[in-house]
Amino acid sequence: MKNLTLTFLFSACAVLSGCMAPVVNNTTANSTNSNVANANSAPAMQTLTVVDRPQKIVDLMASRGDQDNAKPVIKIIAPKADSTVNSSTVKVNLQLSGDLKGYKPMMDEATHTGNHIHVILDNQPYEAYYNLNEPFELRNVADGDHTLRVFPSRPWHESYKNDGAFQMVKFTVKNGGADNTKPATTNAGQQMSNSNANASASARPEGKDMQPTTAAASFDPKKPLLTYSRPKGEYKNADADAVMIDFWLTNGKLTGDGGEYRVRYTVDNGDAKYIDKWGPIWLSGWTAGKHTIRLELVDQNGQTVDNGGYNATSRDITITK
Ligand SMILES: [Cu+2]
Repeated sequence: MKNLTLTFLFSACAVLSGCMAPVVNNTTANSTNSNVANANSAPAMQTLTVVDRPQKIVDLMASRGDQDNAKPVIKIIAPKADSTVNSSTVKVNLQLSGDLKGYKPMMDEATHTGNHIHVILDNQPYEAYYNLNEPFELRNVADGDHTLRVFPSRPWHESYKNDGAFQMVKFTVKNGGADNTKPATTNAGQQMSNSNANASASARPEGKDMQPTTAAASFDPKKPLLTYSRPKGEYKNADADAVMIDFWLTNGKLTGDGGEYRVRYTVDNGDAKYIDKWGPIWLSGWTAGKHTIRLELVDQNGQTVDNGGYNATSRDITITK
């Protein structure tokens, strides 16, 4: 029994060291506890607070004319809804219309930023698509059913949230035959994707080699859906001062918008917090290192509203200072 208790405490310390490490060191400093603290890459102390939209984004918005009041409408031309793709390379073709007020996806070569579309396969992290006139590919897509979600985004990755700014299709890859050494062929011998064909990186279309996933079998596009968008990746120096949480919400409203749902967010092993009005929030107070952000769509009792697992998503980010 004593061993069990010790084991439990030891595990709890390891898990909670994000907030408990200094106390542990003060009260029971010994080599074992030091090792636990050192072995955990999570930072020692972190108090996150919700802060205003950063001034540099406010300034950026002012410099963009009326773009932030645009009502972009996005349409997935390819892959077609409920179509079957006989290739592990899925060509994505999007069409943007609506009241754009000058909004145009395009990367500024000098700053490597610009308006872009967030493209999400299944429930993987989004990929950015900048030039809609050029092809975009999802490569190495596994055989099976998939979902594709797209929505326009600003240079600082905040999504447009108007009606029509989000579209989703289901499609199926069949006999995709991903092969890294030679061209894949169909049963009829027709050549499809050839991953040796990328002669130079610059000639390669925008796109991304995807991790093997398939759509959740129980995912229902008509049910309430929380789409995780940000944060993602690495945040350095000034960009790490305030990190934005942003998401898309379909087929449901949050309590503060007259609906019945809440978005719960949890960072590392911290307390759960809630977003009750749909919009981005910025969190300040990050410590250097890896952090895990979890976003969940919950009802007013705090129960996750399930939709094939898509409504509870965790992502790791890295803060570098
Ligand atoms: Cu983005």
